[in-house]
Amino acid sequence: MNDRPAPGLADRLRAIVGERGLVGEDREKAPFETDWRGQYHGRAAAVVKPASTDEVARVVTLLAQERIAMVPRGGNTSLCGASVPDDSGTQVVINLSRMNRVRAVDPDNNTMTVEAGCVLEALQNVADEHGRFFPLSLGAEGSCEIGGNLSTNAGGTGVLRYGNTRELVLGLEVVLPDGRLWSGLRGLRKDNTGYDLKHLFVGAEGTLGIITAAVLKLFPKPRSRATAFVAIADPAAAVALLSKLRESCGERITGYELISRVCVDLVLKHIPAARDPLPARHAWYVLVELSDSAPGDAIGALFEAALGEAAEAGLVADAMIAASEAQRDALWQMREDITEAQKLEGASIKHDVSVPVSRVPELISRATAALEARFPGIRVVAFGHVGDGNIHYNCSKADRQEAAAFFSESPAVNHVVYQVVNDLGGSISAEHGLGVLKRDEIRLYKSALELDLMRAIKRTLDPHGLMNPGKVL
Ligand code: FAD
Ligand code: 2HG
Ligand code: ZN
Repeated sequence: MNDRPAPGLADRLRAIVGERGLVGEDREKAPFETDWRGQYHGRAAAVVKPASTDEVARVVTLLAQERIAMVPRGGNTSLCGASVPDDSGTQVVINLSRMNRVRAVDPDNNTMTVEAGCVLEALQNVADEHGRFFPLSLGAEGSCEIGGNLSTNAGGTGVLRYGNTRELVLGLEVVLPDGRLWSGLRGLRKDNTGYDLKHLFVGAEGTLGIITAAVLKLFPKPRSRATAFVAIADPAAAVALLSKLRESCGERITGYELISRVCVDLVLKHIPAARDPLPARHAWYVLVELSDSAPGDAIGALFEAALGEAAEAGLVADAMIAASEAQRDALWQMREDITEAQKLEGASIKHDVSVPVSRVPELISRATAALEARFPGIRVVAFGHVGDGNIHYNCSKADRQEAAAFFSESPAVNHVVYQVVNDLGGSISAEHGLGVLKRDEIRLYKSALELDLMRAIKRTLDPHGLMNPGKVL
């Protein structure tokens, strides 16, 4: 790998991507040198914004020939520093945002073929315009891009019903680290012709190649919904309630999110438009959504009856069922604002972990007891996709603690949480990826064989280590 900026590089890149495709001034480069949380800072040799697959392939070929490392970048909403260059000033950021065309929609095949730089929310709208539904949904959907979603195998709030991004993709187009183009844009639901190569690139965090386009699955539009904010006693009640609702409502359960009172208080403190959905305070809540492709009120009646039965069984302390789209939106807004509110509150340490759904209560009780004993005043901010066993077990600093002192404790805090996760058979990275944040820690939790196999795949596709070096492995 080249450790000095290549002379004349900017001119040669400009010759491929044109004036509009090269970010010139240092001032304009700055946003590409840091992450959404402002925790990672690097320096880029150049930032390029190719407008076509051909331009991506030519840029990568040039950089590969010169042995220059590259950092693929989408909407830069990574929560683990995965799309930031290092501080050597030698890496080139390749931003896909100008590649934002929808190439085709095939409603009968229930697919759409889209370029990597399409913003997720724009794709949800395109599906809607064609009478279909694209179910991937996350708080960052207004700015994250589908290439980034694929590369992180993003989860979000629809996984319980529709699966992670991996389950939503049928085909990919990828520029390999040497500049060759793999055209795998097949829209097939059955294709057993050997290794399924697309899955190598999904969740690879840009370390194996640059995704330029994808064929995505579409689904029937939900035409009726019921949404409720339900107060519960504790996380064990959340798990028991989910099992009970599954018996009566089955696959209509689309969203099932755990929210602690600490999270609600943070949102009420930092987000002016937020309102407490229920009159009294409760320690825990779940935000539950049912949806159906059949229109009408049946789903509301089903939900009310199911919640009534759960209340009689002692699983529900109180509930507010959204009576309008506006009320539904406000409930989801409260849920999606937790990340922003915690950012505004100050220094935080994130743990995006998963365990079997049945072990979520134990995860939360054991980790909280261990942390509070060792780090007095630490504030646990736990929430997330309990229906998938994925909890954002985040921590905010004690009220009067300095941020630097809190961050210096990160390794010890992480260790406490990850040991519990490991004991329960869980994962230290459920949906955000490893990036830089968990690159070192993962070595403690994956077997030597797994790491070996990952390194072998990396070496085969990227023998010179040019694609997003320093991330994942
Ligand atoms: P970036 O941040 O730009 O990049 C992420 C990774 O993908 C990097 O490794 C980068 O190199 C690589 N990459 C980007 N584009 C390409 C490409 N075309 N080809 C190859 N590699 C590429 N994540 C969840 O899973 N679930 C959530 O619910 C969720 N909620 C969030 C809420 C907020 C408020 C925020 C800020 C983030 C949230 N995230 C969530 C994390 C983040 O949004 C996702 O990881 C998202 O998928 C990243 O997309 P991006 O376009 O921003 O990618
Ligand atoms: C979410 O589910 C995101 O809201 C972000 O994955 C979680 O802030 C976080 O840690
Ligand atoms: Zn999440």
